[in-house]
Parts: sequence; structure tokens; C-alpha cells
Amino acid sequence: MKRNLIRTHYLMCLFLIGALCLLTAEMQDASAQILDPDLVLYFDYEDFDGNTVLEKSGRGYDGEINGDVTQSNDGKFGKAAHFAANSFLDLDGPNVKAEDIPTEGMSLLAWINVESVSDMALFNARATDGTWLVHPEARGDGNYRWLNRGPNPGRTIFDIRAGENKANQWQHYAGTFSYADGLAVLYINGEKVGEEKSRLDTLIADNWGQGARVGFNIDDKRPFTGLMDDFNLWKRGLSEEEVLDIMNNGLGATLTAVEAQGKLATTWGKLKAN
Ligand SMILES: [Ca+2]
Repeated sequence: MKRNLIRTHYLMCLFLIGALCLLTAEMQDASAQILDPDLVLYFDYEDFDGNTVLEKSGRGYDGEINGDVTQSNDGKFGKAAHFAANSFLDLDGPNVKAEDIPTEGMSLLAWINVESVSDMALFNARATDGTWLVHPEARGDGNYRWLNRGPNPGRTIFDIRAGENKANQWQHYAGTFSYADGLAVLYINGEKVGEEKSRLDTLIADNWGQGARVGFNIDDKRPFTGLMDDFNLWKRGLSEEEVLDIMNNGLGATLTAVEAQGKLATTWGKLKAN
């Protein structure tokens, strides 16, 4: 009898330990739902939480609102963010993990609806050595800009200025760069408006030590003013087909559609390449 009781206790203990392990595994799984291995930042602007805009890549780089960034119902897909001048999302650049910093390629896509034709930074990041490593901009001289740099000094990989900057209407911006292909491309509304071969054999600067922001340069220049939706940043150069898919359907729907076909989101790039 006593022996049976001990055995029952023993089995109960085993059961509880097992249940605890399963629960822990599930919780870890839920906290590490990375949408795509190469997707670093995704702001669909559907969820604001107090002074924070939730970042949806699964990596948890939520944006802290500085100034006046508000949710708008006039989005391209659902809701958007409205940036008043001199306002931005702080992404705490120094604390972005090394493996999430794009070095071998970068793509930056967003729907924008600017309130004037002036110098506006969609996104900005600066390395510890002072390198301005990325400039995705709508510009006051009437075009758009897409640039990446390697570490200082003077390591501009490409600097594309092309397209026609138009205010008060939705425009889709998509800059891509692949180190392996040695090629950068700028698409506006899905049209290839500029293309440049790498000027230098260098990777993009590998840290955001002086900060990373959506909507305002690190030195408080080039304020983005207007609406922005479906902002996504990648650590590889997307293909033209991928750019068009995301532009037309929104990134959320694009990834969901791929998953619905029974494919993992992680195989999306390969799937599209076939
Ligand atoms: Ca949206």
C-alpha cells in the first residue's frame, strides 16, 4: 500500500514536470514568432499602445513615439501613422542585436503620403563611427533617394536619386540592395526608376550605435511629415516580384497567403524565386 502511494506520488511528480516543460516550450514559441528570417522591422501601424507603436516582425523592436505621431484611419492597408514635423519613432538602435543589422543586403519598403515636397527621411540609422549608413528619402529637389554606406570614412556603396516626389498622394517607396549581386535598385510605385552597381566592395556598416529612427534623421534633420503605412525593413535585397507583391497586398497579407499554401513563411524567398 505504502509502496503504491510512493509510486503514485512519483508519477504525479513526473506528470507535473512534463506539463511544466510543455508550457514553457509553448511560451518560448509564442515569444519567438519571427515572421521571416530576413525581416528585421515591420510597422503596419495597426497597434499603438500608449507611447509605443508595436513592431510586428516578431523581434520586438517597438517604436517609442517622440513628438507627435498618431494613428490614422486613412491608411493604405487599414490604419497608418501620421507624423507631424520633427516627430519620430525611436528604435533604440544601440540595443538592436548584431544578427538583426542588415550588412549583406537591405530592402526598405513603405507606403508614404507626404504633405509637401521637401527633404524627408523615412528611416535613418547611424553607426558608432558616425557613418550615415542609410538614406531612404523623399527629397525637396523633387526626387527620391536610396543610399547605403560601409563603415567610415567615405564608403558610399551607392547613392540613387530618381523618380518624381509627389505630395498629398500615396506613393510606394522600395529600395533594395544585395551585396552578392553588387546591385541596388529603387522602385517607386513598382516601377524601377533607378539602379546602381556597387561602387565599392564593402558590406553595410554593421551597427546602429548612434541610433535608429523612423521619420527623422539622427541629427534632427529631414523631418518626415505626413502619413506612412506598411513600413518593412529587410536584411537582404528583395526581388522585383517580392516588391510588387508587398506593394499590392501589404506585407501581412503577402506572408499569410504564402503560409496558407502550406509553406512556411521562412521559405517565402525561395518560393518566389522559383
Ligand atoms: Ca496599416
